[in-house]
Amino acid sequence: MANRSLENEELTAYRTIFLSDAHLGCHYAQAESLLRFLNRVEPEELYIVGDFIDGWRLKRRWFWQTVYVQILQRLLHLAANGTQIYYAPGNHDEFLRDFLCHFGQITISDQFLHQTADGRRFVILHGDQFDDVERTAKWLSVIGAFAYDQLVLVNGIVNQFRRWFHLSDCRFSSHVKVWAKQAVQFISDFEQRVVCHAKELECDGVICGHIHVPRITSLNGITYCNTGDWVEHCTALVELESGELMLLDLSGQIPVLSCRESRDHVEVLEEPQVQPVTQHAFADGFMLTDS
Ligand SMILES: [Mn+2]
Repeated sequence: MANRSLENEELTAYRTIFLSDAHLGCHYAQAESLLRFLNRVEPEELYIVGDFIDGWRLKRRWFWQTVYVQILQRLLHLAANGTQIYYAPGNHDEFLRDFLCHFGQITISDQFLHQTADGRRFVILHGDQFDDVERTAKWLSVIGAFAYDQLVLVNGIVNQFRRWFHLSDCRFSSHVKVWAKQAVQFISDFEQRVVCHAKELECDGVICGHIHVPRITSLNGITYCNTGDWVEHCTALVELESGELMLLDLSGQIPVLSCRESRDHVEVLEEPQVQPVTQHAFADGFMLTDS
């Protein structure tokens, strides 16, 4: 299912919201869109699935905007009004991994277990733990946005310089083809690894971020959800009151449903879930909390 516009009132009906990779502190972060979205929702639970703040870039050069403060204020406002906020740090905000804790409505942990309204268990984590070649994600994001013919143009200029120094031509384009192939392999390996992790934890699915590729799919009987990002895309994964998961494209003024999970693989529960319970996992074990 694709490109269905959602009305305003539908936005308030989400049980849970999962978002990641806002990269606040990065010039290209689409923070205004994120704030606009957060201002329109009031979920029971909000999972921030890592790389929300870009510590790497902030360390290099401090870049902080009013809109970032407004986003943090909105999060605190949501927490004060009863939204449980769960933060699973990523590689760009790994400094928060030193502060795994629980204060008020906010919990920080490497990973969480979330139970949907229809009784399925999902492990929530950023995903860099399963990225062997972490730096590859950087050129991966560049390739998506910048495309082949741009590189060919640059290639022409580079070869002009190379000829001046009597060097033979190099072919970026063929490199790009190899990169693209590697990118596909990289994504596939990453997805397989996080799905294996979910299986080990006897979960029905996994929700992660990190690779900036928003997606809902079923892999080896495990539901794989990637929340996407707020740099190249403006996406969030939402859970409806029914427990169904949807991916929203929030780049425009009107949110668009970009993907809905296929329910074919989902077991039909004979009895409705009596007491929805959310489990929160810590590195050294699991903590059980009523939602
Ligand atoms: Mn990351």
